Amino acid sequence: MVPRPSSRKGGGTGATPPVHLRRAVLEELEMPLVRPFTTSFGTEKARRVLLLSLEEAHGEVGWAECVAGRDPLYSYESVATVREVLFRYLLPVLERSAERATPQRFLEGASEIRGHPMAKALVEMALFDLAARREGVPLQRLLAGKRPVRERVEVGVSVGMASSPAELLRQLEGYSGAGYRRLKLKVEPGRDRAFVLAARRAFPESPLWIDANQAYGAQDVPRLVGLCRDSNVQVVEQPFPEDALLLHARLARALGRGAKVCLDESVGSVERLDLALKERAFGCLNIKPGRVGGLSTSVALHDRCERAAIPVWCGGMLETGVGRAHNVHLASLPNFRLPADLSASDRYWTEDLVDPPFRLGPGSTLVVPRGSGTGVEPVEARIRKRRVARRARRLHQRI
Ligand code: OSB
Ligand code: MG
Repeated sequence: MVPRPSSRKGGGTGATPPVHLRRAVLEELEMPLVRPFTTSFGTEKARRVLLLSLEEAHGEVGWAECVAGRDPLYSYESVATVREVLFRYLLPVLERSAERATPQRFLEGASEIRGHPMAKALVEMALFDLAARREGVPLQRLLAGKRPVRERVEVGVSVGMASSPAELLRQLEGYSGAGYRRLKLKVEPGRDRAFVLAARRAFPESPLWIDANQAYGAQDVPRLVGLCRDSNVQVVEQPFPEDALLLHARLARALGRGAKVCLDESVGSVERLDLALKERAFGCLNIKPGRVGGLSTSVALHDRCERAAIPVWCGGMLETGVGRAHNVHLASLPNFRLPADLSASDRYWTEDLVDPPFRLGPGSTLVVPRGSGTGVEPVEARIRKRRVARRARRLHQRI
């Protein structure tokens, strides 16, 4: 089920002005990463990127990027399922109200299609960018409503598993030297303790987080508690399988006032969040709009956590500047109180797709782009260079 957007007073995503859609274009790109990224579910050397652009009658264009991987490892969705669901089900939903499209109307129409939040997010986020561009306001304004927003957001770096502790330290020195403060290490059973302890010794002052992408089980609770205590880890993200809320709650109790348990894969809807809150399964939440079905649900999750006095932070999925820009706008909302997994363009790409690229600023921050919508422009020539496929669909005949 796709949760309805937040109706919180003064809050953001209630009413978005309708746009008249003309055409949708899906681009598929092969983007080599500057260095391979290894997690407990595998190694990525390149991202298979889907970009959706929605064009409206006046020529304005809204953009979004899909976070699905090439293969269904992080989640059940993949580039292939998103392509299929988009053309077979979601673009027809969009077509039905093409003359007065809004993110809310799209989500309502799409709620009859079960699951597939990454595919739905792709459309919803392009609609948000387009609506903000038509209004001439930065995306953060549509998301926040009357609430205050930040002009820059604090970010950290998420570092893949390395071949040895020495190799990990070499990479961390590069990132720390570039100005990143908070360091997040990918771990799995057997590739954890020696790596995390080495990082802690080399960087005694750095906030240190770990992310296991579901790699541990019930038998590992004592080992994780010991690891967090001995290396002063502040956040342990998604150690257990996504359905194992009670196991996360057990770890949270065992950690006490030590490290916070963070959920990522486990929370994809407001209903799941309510259950996780009830079970006291976590102390902070990683919100990725591309994973939870879009910006409306992201804001709803943010608001719910704010009322429960739980800080949230914005995650990433190795996006190009197109997806990163959406994330940076979202991360400027008030309860995004912990550093985001949104690094500068050069941490991922030799050449990002957008102008201007994201650069790391003072205090380990990224600036929220000014201008309307996401405030960044995809560069056509760079898209063309990486393109492997392109497919367009007319959404309204009479234009
Ligand atoms: O679990 O947060 C995750 C990348 C791919 C898949 C899952 C995750 C990640 C990251 C990357 O941690 C964060 C980033 O985009 O810098
Ligand atoms: Mg994660």
